[in-house]
Amino acid sequence: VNAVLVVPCYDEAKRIRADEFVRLSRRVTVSFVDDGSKDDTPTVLEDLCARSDGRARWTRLASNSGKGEAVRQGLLGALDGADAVGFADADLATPVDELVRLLDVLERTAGAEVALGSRVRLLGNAVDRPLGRHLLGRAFATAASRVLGLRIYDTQCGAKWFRVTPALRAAIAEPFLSRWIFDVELLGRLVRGGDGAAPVPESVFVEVPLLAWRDVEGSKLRGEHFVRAAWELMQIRARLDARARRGG
Ligand SMILES: Nc1nc2c(ncn2[C@@H]2O[C@H](COP(=O)(O)OP(=O)(O)O)[C@@H](O)[C@H]2O)c(=O)[nH]1
Ligand SMILES: [Mg+2]
Repeated sequence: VNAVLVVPCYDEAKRIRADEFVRLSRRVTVSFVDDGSKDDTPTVLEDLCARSDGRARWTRLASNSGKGEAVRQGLLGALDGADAVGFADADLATPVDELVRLLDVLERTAGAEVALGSRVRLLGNAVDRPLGRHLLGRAFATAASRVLGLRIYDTQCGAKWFRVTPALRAAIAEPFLSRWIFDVELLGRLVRGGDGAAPVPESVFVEVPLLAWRDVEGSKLRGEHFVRAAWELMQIRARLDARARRGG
């Protein structure tokens, strides 16, 4: 299948591992979105893409717009001609092999339209987060799952793949409310429907426990983001209710 992975990049010149992305580009098209970086990210992306035989490309947003908008713009630009589109973080917290395995699950699972990486701490896997981030993350994910009415374990893992469907197109047509927890709004638009799209059934989602996930240094998330995330989750709930009332 023709799959495109969108990678949002904000001031990532030091964290981008070019060799790994060139390797990934042999399996999927990689589409970087520079989110108005102030460092050398454009140069790093230009060099990386030049090494990829046309399998990696990059575009630039005129000004910094946040991860959610960078991902949305990347997905909109990737839809035409693609069977599957997805996104992942520039720090490869979800390693290349896991990104490819997640896409394989989407392709091989009958009826699946969305494959979500999930950071479940299990014996034998290499999924590790510092305790504080783990606990805040678990609290948030539990609240998000309830808002969505969806039996999902981890809404915020950076690795997600989608089949290109009318429902996906409708779900990314409008900007998201949140820079960081846009994942919840995107999934909510799919499960709740609205703006011309019917709700998609729970059965199209597959959540895949990752075998490896690394908490990469240099994250720009801070404690105050958690408070903001809780507040934004309430706003997203109200927005999803209003959108669903507008009908599917
Ligand atoms: N911090 C930040 N990251 C952004 C922005 N726009 C896009 N991103 C990308 O979002 C992804 C996640 O960022 P990261 O700092 O690793 O956050 P984490 O989710 O805590 O690991 C990376 O690929 C960033 O480059 C932005 O405005 N600010
Ligand atoms: Mg990170």
